[in-house]
Amino acid sequence: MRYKTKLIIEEVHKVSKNDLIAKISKQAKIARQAILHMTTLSGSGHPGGSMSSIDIMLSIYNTMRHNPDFPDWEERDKMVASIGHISPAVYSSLGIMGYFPLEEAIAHFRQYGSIFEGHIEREVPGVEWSSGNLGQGLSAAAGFAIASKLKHLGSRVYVIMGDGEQQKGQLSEARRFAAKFNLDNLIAVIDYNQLQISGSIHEVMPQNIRKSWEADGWQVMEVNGHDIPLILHTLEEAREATKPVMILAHTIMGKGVSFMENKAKYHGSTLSKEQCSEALAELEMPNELENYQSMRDAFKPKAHSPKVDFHPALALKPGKPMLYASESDCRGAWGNALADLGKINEGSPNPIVVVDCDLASSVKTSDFRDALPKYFLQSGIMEHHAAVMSGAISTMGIQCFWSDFGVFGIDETYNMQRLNDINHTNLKTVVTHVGIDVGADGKTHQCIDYISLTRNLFDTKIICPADANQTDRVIRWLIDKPGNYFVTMGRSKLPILKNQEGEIFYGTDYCFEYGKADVLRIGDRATVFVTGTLTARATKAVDALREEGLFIELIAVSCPLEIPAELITEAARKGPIFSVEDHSIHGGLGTTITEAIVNAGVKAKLIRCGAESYPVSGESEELFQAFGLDCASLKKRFKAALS
Ligand SMILES: Cc1ncc(C[n+]2csc(CCOP(=O)(O)OP(=O)(O)O)c2C)c(N)n1
Repeated sequence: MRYKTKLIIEEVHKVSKNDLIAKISKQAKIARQAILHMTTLSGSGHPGGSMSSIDIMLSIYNTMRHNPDFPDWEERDKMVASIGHISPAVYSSLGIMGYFPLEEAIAHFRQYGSIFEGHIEREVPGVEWSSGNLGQGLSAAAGFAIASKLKHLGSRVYVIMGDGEQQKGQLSEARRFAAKFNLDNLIAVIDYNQLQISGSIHEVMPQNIRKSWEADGWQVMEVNGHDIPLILHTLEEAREATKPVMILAHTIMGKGVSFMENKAKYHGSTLSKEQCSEALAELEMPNELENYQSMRDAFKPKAHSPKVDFHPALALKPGKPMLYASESDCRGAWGNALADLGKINEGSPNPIVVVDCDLASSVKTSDFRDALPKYFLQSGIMEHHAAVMSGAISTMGIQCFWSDFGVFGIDETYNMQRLNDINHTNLKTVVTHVGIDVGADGKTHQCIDYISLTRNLFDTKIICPADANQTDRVIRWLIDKPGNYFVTMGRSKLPILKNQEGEIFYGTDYCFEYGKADVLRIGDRATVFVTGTLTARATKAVDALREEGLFIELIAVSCPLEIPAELITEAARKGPIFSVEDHSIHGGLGTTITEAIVNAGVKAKLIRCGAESYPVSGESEELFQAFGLDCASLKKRFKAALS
């Protein structure tokens, strides 16, 4: 049994309105049958919201611009289901549309080894955004919508949300952004079934949904979310609107099965096989549980390859390196490189977009803003929205840089970055003001866990450049790279690193290579591994010991999650090993070295130099002294270990 319906907008206009209504009504029955089958078979899932939203969802899929035979067609409209738990509705709709055989989704819903996970994932053809953490979908949809405008794709974005979900604060951030940028290609629909897990939305957390959206500048329409002709008419009106539209769709949880209707219990409870049988009889749809059970039992878990290339190449030029000869800040070098890259790549099919959260002058993105204002998205103090929106933008052939302070770009938005990681985005998060180096702002602003948090993300890499020259090369290297990267830097000016001969180490012929560590000084008594801001201080300390005839190997690690195994083996042979970082001693470079020592099976003494508690306010040099990380303290610590 296959339900292959290939409707794209051109075809929609060929069928009469009545035929379309009849078609969607029939599909809705098939979808309700599928929702009940799959949730009962798996014994888990969310049938209630799936059945309340299915009429709207199918009405959208039947009238939006897409082609299931070409899921990656760049100019397609996109549908985001912010409520990832209504996966049964999404899988049913996509199966009916022809993205994959519907029976596979029914039989293998939530089964180990199938792509049809409990909450929707981008691995499933037709799913545009993996969701499940409520409140993030509107930000992703806004990202898709603004990217469509910047790339002149002429496509629309639809997003379906829950009414309980409206309690999330990030939604107000996303609403304001969409209104500010007048995203008239964005249509949001709220499945207003007035129930959530704990009961009535009005009792759990009263709010005036309509007024909130209107107050933020959206046009609001209301519709009976089960009246297909009315839904189609409302969608037509929404497409004509000149500002973002929210459709408040009045629905019934569990719609279609009398004993499920308006019962909060069915938000996340499934039917027994007997109840399912009863429900299918009421829907006048055949009971095929046994057939699907056989398919499920016969399933062999298999590794699945993604249907899309999540990381397409970007045609962007790296330009020419800028050389810094005297003390400079890495953030200044980042800002200069960004502005240069923006200018030399202007007009590229892969635009460079920069997202800011009211910190452009500190994170040094103002030159880019002044040169390319259209591609500079001022997102206000709305970091949760900015993180998700930037992730979504980065999936659309745009090189998106989001720049912020470390505590906001990584710590504040860790969950959003995690969801970006799960979504295989290509975001470049460039954070400044990391570490104790922030100084006077105090502990709320001293981000000392940027490496440890990144460590948890399986597909996000981190680069911590050591001086302005390396920062410039890293940013230029990154310009055509897909994937998620964090680039971190402190606040202060740093000396330019030199080699043993006194020449600039990261000169114009230096090419950054991810994962490669750089030997700055050769030595035989011990090895210092240093990352980021403290590299110059560690170098000075090692040089002072060289004057005394003590030769310590000094290795600059720009990618603190990667240490080449041979460097560790070699270091263990020489003597004590030091990790030096403007970061907590937990989870950072010291942890990478510990793991590398264990993995290499060597024995070594490791002395971790970093923050051992939250720092306090002060001049950064004063604070480095307090934590034993200034040049004199480092020298003392290195020397003590040698004796
Ligand atoms: C950020 C977040 N908090 C909590 C949850 C757990 N959760 C899943 S669904 C849900 C209720 C959603 O209610 P509503 O938006 O009305 O959806 P419906 O009940 O109509 O399906 C909650 C609290 C979650 N998925 N994400």
